[in-house]
Amino acid sequence: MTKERKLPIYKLTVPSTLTTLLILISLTSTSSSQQKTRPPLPILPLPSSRQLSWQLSNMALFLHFGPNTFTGSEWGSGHADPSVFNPTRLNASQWVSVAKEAGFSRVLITAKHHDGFCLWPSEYTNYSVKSSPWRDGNGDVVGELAKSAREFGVQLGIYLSPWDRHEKTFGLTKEYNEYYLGQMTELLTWYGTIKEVFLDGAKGEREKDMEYFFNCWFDVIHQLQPGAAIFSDAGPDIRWIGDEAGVAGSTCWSLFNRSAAKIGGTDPLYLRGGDPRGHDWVPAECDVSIRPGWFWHASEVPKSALTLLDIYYKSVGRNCLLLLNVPPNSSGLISMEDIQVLQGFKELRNSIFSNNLARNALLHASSTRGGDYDSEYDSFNVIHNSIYTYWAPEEDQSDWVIYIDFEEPVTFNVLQVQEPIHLGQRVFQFHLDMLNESEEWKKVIDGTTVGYQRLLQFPSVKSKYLRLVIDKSRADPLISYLGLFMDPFSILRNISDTSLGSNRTSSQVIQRTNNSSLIAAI
Ligand code: FUL
Repeated sequence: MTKERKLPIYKLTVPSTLTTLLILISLTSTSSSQQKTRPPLPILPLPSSRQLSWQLSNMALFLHFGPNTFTGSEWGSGHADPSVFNPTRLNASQWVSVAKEAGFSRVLITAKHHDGFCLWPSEYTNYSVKSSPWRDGNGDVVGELAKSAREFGVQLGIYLSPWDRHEKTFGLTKEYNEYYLGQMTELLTWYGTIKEVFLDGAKGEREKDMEYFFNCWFDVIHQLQPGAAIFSDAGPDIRWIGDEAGVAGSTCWSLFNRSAAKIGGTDPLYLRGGDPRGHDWVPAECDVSIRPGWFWHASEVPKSALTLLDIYYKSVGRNCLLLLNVPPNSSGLISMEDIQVLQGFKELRNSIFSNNLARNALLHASSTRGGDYDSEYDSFNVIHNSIYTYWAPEEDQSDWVIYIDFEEPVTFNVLQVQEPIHLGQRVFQFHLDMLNESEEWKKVIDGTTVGYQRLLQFPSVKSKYLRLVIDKSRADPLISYLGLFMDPFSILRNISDTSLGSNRTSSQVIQRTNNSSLIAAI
C-alpha cells in the first residue's frame, strides 16, 4: 500500500486553534466506545515467543574467554597446553554484575571457541578446564556463570563453535556431528534455562568436506531448550547482521526468506536489510567487540562510550539487538577501563533517553480506530513504553498521521518510533515534519522501516508543533511508542545514512550543550 504525501489537515493561523479544534473533535466524535472495537488483524510473518523475548531484551553482553586470553591469539590452533588457562581471580559474579549494571539483560559465553577448549568439564574430551590448573582442575566456568546469572536475574546464552581445531573427529562428518550434539546436550541440560545459542559456519580451509548437520542441531536445541533463540547467518530464530561492526542497514526488516540464506554463504546486503517480501520472521543481531579483538589482549584498549552510543543508534536503533563483546582479562575479571566505558555508555543513554519530550505534549491522530473518544487505540498510547498498547488508525484511510502539540517550543534531535511487532512489521517509510514560524510544514527527517525500535538522529530543531507521517505501510500502520529526545553528546558524521533526501549535508554537527561533567567522564 503506498500513500501520497498530503498537505497538513489543518493549516493553523493561531496556535491555540489546534488545541481547541482537538478538544472539539474529541467531544463531538461519534464514538463507538459502547461497543468493543475489533482489534487490527496481525500481518504475517509474526515472531515466535522466543524471538519476541529475545527482541525485548535489547542488549546482550558477549564474553570471549579461553586459552586465547592467555596466549594472545584470536583463533587458537587447538594445541595450546591447557596449563595456560589459569585465571586466578575469576569471578563470574563480577561479569554478570557489570553486565546488569550497564543495562545488559543477557550474557553469552564462548563455552567452546574454534580452538576446541571447553570452559565446562565436558565428558567427551579432556581438552577442557579439567586439564587446567584453575581450581585444581575442578572448575567450571559455564557453571559459575550460570549460577551468577540466575542470582542476578540475567539471562544466559552460549556460543558452541562448530569449528573445533583440537577434536580428532573433526573432518569426519558423522562422528563429529554426534560429538557436537553430545556437547550441546551437556550445555543445554546441565545449566538451567538457556536463552540463546550462538553458532557460525566457520571451518578450516582443509576441511571443506566436513558437513554440519545444522537442521538436526536446531531440532535438538529447541527440543532441550524451547525458549532458546538460535543465532546464525541464516537463523532459524535470529540472523547475523552481516558485519562485525555492530551496524545494521538503515533499512532493516525482521522479515526474511530463510530459503535465500545459507550458513556461511549469505549475501551480507541481504542480511543487513532483511526482505519486505520475506515469508519468515528472522530479526537481526549486531555483534561487535568493545576492543579490536574478540579476546582480551593486554595491548588493546576499549572503544569510547561515545563510539558505543553511535553503535547503539545503528543497532538497537535499527530494529536489532546489540551483542557487545566485553572480554574478561587473564586474571579472570572484566578490566576496569572497560567497566568505566560501559558506565559512561549507560550514563549517556540515561541522560538522553530518560526524558521523552513528547510525554507532556497533546497528541492527536488523523484518525483513531474505534473513533476519537475513549478508544483503546488512542494516540496517547504512544507515550507508554510498551508494545502492547498502540495507536491504530481507522481502516481505509488516506492519511496516517500523529500530531504532536508541545504548547511551548522544544528543542530536540532524536526521534524514536516503535511498532507492536507481535502483530507484524508494517511501516515501509515515514517522516517527521515540524511547523515553522511561517506556519508551513517542513520536513525534519525521514526514514525507512521501524520494526521493534527505530532511532533517528538529525541536527537540533526547535518547534511547537510536529507531525509523524507514515508514508507507506504493508497494512494499516500501528505505532506503540513515539519519543523525542535531546542528545547533546553525539556528533552526526553520516547523516545520509539516516536521512532520505532531506537537505542535510554530511558534516552537520549536533550542538553540544554544556553538560561538561558527563563529557569529561567519556
Ligand atoms: C566469528 C569467530 O571467528 C570470531 O572469532 C568471533 O568469535 C566472532 C563472534 O564469530 O565467527
